[in-house]
Amino acid sequence: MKILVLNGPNLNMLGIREPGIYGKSTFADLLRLLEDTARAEGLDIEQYQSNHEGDLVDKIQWAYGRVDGIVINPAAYTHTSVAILDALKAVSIPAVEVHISDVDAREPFRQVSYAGRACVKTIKGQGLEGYRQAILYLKERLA
Ligand code: CA2
Repeated sequence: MKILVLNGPNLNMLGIREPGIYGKSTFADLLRLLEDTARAEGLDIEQYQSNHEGDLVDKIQWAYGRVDGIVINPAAYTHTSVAILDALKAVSIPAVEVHISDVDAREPFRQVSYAGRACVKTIKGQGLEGYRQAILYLKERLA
């Protein structure tokens, strides 16, 4: 089973600033968590991070016919990108939206998610552990 984990803008900066909101973990910690989860669960997990909306759309299109499930944290594009929403709808691959912070407890603009409309589940406020939960959810759903 192949799962694509997509991360949007600035998530590569995790741990560098704003530890009060996103925790102390770094992006390297997230990559390790994904590797550990892949090994423990016997999954093929590919990670892709980009600061560019079109790159994320390209990667979602690339996933068509190649991956079984998508875990996506579109970061700031969550709240703005109809293009990412349309790409997720176009490929129709089961997708889980992840947010490290509890976006519903933050500014009103973060409480709107376009991508989430094309996702089968949203996990928020669980820190990096949310990625593992999303992967396990997809593994069970796809089995
Ligand atoms: O909680 C999440 O996972 C977010 O998707 C993170 C995004 C934010 O725009 C969303 O509203 C919620 C931000 C990504 C990382 O931003 C950083 C900011 C400062 C230092 C390091 C990372």
